Amino acid sequence: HAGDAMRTDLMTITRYVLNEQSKRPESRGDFTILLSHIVLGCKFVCSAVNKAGLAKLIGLAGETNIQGEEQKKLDVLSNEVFVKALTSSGRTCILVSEEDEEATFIEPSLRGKYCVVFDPLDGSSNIDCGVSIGTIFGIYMVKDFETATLEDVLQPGKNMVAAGYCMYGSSCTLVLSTGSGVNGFTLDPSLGEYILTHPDIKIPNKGKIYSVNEGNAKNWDGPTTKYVEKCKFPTDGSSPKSLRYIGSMVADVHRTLLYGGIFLYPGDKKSPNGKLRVLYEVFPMSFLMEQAGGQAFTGKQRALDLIPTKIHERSPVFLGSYDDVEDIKALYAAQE
Ligand code: AHM
Ligand code: MG
Repeated sequence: HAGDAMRTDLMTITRYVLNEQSKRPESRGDFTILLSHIVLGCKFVCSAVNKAGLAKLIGLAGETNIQGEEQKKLDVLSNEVFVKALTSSGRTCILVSEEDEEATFIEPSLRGKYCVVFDPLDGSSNIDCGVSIGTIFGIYMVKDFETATLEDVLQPGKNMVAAGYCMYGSSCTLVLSTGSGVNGFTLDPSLGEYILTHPDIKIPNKGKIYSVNEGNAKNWDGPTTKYVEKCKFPTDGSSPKSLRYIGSMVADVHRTLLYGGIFLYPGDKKSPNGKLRVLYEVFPMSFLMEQAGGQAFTGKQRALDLIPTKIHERSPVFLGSYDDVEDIKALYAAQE
């Protein structure tokens, strides 16, 4: 079938979101515009990440540019790109970025009804060695953008209207949920467009992989220790699980979504709340997991029910295949 070699009917991310929006009569296209600005940010960061290794090789890094400024670090650059793209969309009122200590309130003339929480470049330890890194984002909608306050972003994750991530890996993949399933889009560099390549992603009910930083095992609590022990030495006759841990949440969660299994970043004696941030790491990934048929748990409750009190708050998280998360929930329940 020579004709099958090249697909000619391309579902771009914009076309996809426009289709979705047209099902809602009240929609005025604001979300489509917001998303197109997020997509622009992802394309920019993708290109910067791809050039980073080369820039180093030919000695660009650390050198000064024409304005006499030092080359910006990738994470700082990525943050600037997203803040500017989101602001200029005219559809946002509050931005919370992992890179900025305070939330950004958009000036009145550029305001819109969405709040965006994001980690512009997650996986900092993997930047300099070329391992996959990513951008994570979550979107809330406010009732009245003129009077929006921090309370509008300190909401449980279940109130998000959309969430997603973009992984800068062997290809650039954008995974998105607007609350009715999960779809994956891959950047076609020759077109500069994200094309729907993973429609309606569903996570397998049970997986063969666990993903955790086992170097912290010394300080783990009982349930996490027991769970990982069971992964390695199952007592029910099943085969042991494989361990995969990249140390980039986006890459570890992406693999978990596609192959199934569980990703854990537990609390421990040294860091009772773990490491990952509620608003722009735990919530978006938990939202995607639930939308794909999986679960996300904090050790105490459904992750998306958490009510954050600070914008950079952390929480333990266990997320992935439905049955695998059931097992860890049972261990925490038994402890009580
Ligand atoms: P970062 O914001 O400094 O990049 O840290 C977040 C990253 C996540 O991507 C990843 O899941 C986790 O830190 C790995 O942490 P650790 O090195 O403790 O295993
Ligand atoms: Mg981060």
